[in-house]
Amino acid sequence: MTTITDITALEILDSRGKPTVMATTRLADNVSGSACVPSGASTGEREAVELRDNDTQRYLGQGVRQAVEAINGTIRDQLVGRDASDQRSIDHLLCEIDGSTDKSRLGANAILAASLSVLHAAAAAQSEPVYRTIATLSGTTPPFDLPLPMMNILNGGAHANNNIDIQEFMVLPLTAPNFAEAVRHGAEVFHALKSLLQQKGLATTVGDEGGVAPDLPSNQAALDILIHAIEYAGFQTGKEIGLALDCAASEMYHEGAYIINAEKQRFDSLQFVEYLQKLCADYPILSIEDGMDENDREGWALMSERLNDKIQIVGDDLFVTNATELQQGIDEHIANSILIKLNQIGTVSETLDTIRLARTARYNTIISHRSGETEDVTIADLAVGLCAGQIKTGAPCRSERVAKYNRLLVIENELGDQSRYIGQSALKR
Ligand code: 2PG
Ligand code: MG
Repeated sequence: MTTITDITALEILDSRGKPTVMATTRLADNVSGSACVPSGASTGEREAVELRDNDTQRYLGQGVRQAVEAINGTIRDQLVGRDASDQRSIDHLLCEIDGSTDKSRLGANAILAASLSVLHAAAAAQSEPVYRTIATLSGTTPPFDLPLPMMNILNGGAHANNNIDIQEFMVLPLTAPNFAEAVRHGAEVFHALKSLLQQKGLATTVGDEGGVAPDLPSNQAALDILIHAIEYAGFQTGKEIGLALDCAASEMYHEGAYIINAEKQRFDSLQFVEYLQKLCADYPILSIEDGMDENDREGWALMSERLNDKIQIVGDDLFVTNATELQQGIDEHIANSILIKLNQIGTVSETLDTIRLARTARYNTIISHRSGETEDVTIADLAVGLCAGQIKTGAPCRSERVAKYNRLLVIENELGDQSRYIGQSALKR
């Protein structure tokens, strides 16, 4: 009873007020599943292509009517009559009818919305939560791991209009006994941070991912206030709460140099690696994502040589959730972890393949949101269903971010002793 009877799509809005795609797959007996796709701001060059209408009469050219029409037309024609429980065949077919290498014909936003809505419909047909369907698809067996949350409580770079260059300053609740307590620890630090900023007369308005976004004298000053907030909230920095950064360095890289505006500095690759090394020496930083520009492979090699055995080095724009890109990184010994974003590659099955490869190479996996999100919470189920270890889904603020934390709280409650919060052991390789 998992035969697809219909698939339809709609243009909806994401958390930045930009159009995105929602798809609904229907099966017999009134069973259906829906999903919405997110959208990035600091995107990697090699990501699957998000189709925009470029019709300046609507939404400043950002409309997604073509992607919606692709689902309501071609995709619907091909998928009706197929078996929703056979995710791999569905995803293979979606790639085949697109026919391009980067999903630019139908759009990765159309393809992913279709792929995810099929997953949700298949779960609904079994009357099971989505994480169980994902576990079956990936061969994961209980107990399920609740992920270590990387909570981005101070926003900079392309996600805020402040002067801070590093895009994300994250806190990691390392020693909480369970996921609910981990959320509490992170939220209490976030509130302490807001209080401290208020006391200093600094802005507490938030950026795209729900973290505060004040102007500060330097990137180090952001780390200083974070440490102050951790302690103000009553936790020990480095022991109970760890720090992580996403430099999104491709956004800082211009004509062969890393430009740090807050500190009026300009670095070559070696100098920037040394800058990052100094940050790691001065602060309890456990993880750095996209420390180098996505095309600066020499810089990546250097950073990996210096820091791979000390911290988690995460490739986001570098790997774009693409198994071929990841394999190249593994061969070159660059980074030791991968950020996973479904819409960078465009289907559920390809995402699972990339995660499988990462595991084989002993790279850590972090399931991630995008800066433009919706109420869709599939990534929470993905993190649990795969025992991925870590999730990055913003501050405990703004409903599109909190929805994922809340979904994880529901899952933890539902699973009881069939789950465990793995905390800091997620960082071990
Ligand atoms: C990132 C993401 C999510 P964006 O760089 O890791 O935090 O940002 O979605 O803008 O690419
Ligand atoms: Mg990133």
